[in-house]
Amino acid sequence: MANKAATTNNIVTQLEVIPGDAIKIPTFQLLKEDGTVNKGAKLPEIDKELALKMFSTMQFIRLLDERMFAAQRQGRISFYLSSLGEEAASIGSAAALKFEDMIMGQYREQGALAYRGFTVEQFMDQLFSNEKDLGKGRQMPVHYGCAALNFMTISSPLGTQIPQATGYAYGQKQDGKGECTLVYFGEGAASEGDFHAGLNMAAVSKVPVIFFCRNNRYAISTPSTEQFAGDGIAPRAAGYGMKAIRVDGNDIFAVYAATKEARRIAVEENEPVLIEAMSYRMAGHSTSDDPTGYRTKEEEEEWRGKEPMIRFRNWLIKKGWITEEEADAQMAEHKKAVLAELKKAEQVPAPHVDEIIEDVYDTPPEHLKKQLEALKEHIRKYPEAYPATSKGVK
Ligand SMILES: Cc1ncc(C[n+]2csc(CCOP(=O)(O)OP(=O)(O)O)c2C)c(N)n1
Repeated sequence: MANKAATTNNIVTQLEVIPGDAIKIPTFQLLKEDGTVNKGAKLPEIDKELALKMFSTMQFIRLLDERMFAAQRQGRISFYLSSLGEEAASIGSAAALKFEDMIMGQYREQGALAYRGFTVEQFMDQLFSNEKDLGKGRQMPVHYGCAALNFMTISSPLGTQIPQATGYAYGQKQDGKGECTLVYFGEGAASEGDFHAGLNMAAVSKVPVIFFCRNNRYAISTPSTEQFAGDGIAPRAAGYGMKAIRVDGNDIFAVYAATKEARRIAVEENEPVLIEAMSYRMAGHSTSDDPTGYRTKEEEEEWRGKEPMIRFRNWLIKKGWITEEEADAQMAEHKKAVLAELKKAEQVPAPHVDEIIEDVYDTPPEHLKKQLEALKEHIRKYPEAYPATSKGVK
């Protein structure tokens, strides 16, 4: 069989140097920053029920992020990671998927998980690493996972989920049920080799996967200007022979429409799509970070004016689907629920220390049993240093 992939058909005799910015990708936006619709823009078909579900999830995540950041500062949980300012990107994209589609997150997509139906109680059990946590307290806070909601467990090493998504979606293609995988990652994670491996394999093998890059301009303290010289992430798709969309990540309608179309391409044409959602990480990277060391108040202020929730709220109010009072009352309800579940989860005991080596191997191997015994011995010696686990150690 002839290999027609690399062609030398288009010969030129004048030396041509192709500029690095040869591919320019515009940003798709429907809702302007003030919540009015761009001239000539056609909004996706979203009925009142769906719009209000998306908005309620946005408000919930905003409240959850705020309260749990405070809980970390109060010493009640060890770590937290806010998605402030990026709620439209995760919720708008999750809303455009089918429930059966797999979602693989990086760690800032709690909006997608909440949209799928993860309960306040489940969030709290994970954040407090208690015995009801689906991950049995083995993960850092925020590293959620839920098989019942088709949301793959998050892992800390950056970019690992990208080739995994390609592999999972390859399996979905083999199954032939018309399902796809959407994988989130930051523009910083796109510097990992795994990004190349995942995208190239997906393009070559024609796999139904949506690569969803949240370009929030920072990878901890590294601004995107120090991360890459090119025009963001979207133009890289062309190098893999892949379709790309750049979207205003703070416009929930544009994100929804972009992801719907990407999903159609993925499942109907069996082709991967790269979406780059342009946004801004309004909070610090995590509770361990202080952004005043590397960016200005003026820059943060500028992005505050472009944030996604007010934009959507303004549109909903103008449309008559919610009033100011109803929106505020909904937020108060979320606050009540979060505070109540937080208090409950705090009281639930920690998982038993023996569980630390269970469910990985059929029977725990000898070296792990030895390590567990050494750990228990240490806890017996210093029980006051391990108040949560020492009770279960005999
Ligand atoms: C392989 C690897 N290298 C470094 C880190 C440390 N690290 C955690 S988050 C992060 C920044 C990632 O930035 P980005 O992908 O843009 O996502 P964002 O945090 O902005 O949402 C880094 C460097 C890591 N977890 N894994």
